[in-house]
Amino acid sequence: MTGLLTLAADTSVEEILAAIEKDGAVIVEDLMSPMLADQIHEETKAYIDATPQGKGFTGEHTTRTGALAVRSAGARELILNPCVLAGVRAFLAPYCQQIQLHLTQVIRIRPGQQKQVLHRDRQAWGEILPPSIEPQLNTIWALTDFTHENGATQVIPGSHRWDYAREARPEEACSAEMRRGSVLIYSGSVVHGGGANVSAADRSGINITYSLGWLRQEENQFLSCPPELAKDMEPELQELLGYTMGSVACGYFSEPKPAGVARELCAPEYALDRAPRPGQGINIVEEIEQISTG
Ligand SMILES: O=C(O)CCC(=O)C(=O)O
Ligand SMILES: [Fe+2]
Repeated sequence: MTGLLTLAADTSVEEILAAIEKDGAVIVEDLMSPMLADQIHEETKAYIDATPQGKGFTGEHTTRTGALAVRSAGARELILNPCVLAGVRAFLAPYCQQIQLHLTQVIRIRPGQQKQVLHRDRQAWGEILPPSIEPQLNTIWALTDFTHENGATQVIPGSHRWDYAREARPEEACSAEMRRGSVLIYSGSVVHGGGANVSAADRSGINITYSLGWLRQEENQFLSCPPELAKDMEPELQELLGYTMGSVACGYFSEPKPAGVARELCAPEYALDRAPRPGQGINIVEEIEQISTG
């Protein structure tokens, strides 16, 4: 078993990406302060306590609680973490002009939960995307310590380069053990899964994932965070939610207003009563206008 690299919070984005390139995953320690972890715990607790346990892949002794962009100011801070975002933007840059938020979810693995089936998160889109395209980069932030006993994520280092047909042997898996406040960053292609919790306490992690702006999001952010809630958020977060053009011609809309008043070919930002920020998507829509008006 080869362990994952654990890097300090002040490690450069280049070094973090080099580790992901090598193993498919890396741990960065202490990127979330204990105060921020406490805040997120407080803000999400009532929702988590009201969440029923899952079944099958989602886990009979596991709860999954989403819509974190709406429910938790602390989670919004994590979504916008500058180190992670710089890494995500660089990692996905070869495949897109715009990145987006793909999923926000507190995953609480309770005592008695068995190991999750090993998988690649990119299987959200089936196995249609060619392996040469990396569709996403993912994080799991530790809200509790992650230990081998309490269900730390199981990762197979190097498996992001494997053929899909190759199955992992149990001894190839390593536990992403990390203390509270640390983050596991892993590609959509690396084989992994939640660990078994044989301890007496919950293991909680915040799964925040990012994907190419031209793909469908796993968590529908327009429904989890509709315009009336998104409109008071930071512009960068609004854009990550999807309120900006996702690619050359992905995302414009016609206003749901009466004929004569409704505008056509609107950039998504107009749903939030603002124009796109300079250099952000607007040219794409203007180009479409030119094409459609001849
Ligand atoms: O909770 C974990 O450690 C991993 C969960 C996971 O990989 C998933 O649900 O896709
Ligand atoms: Fe996963």
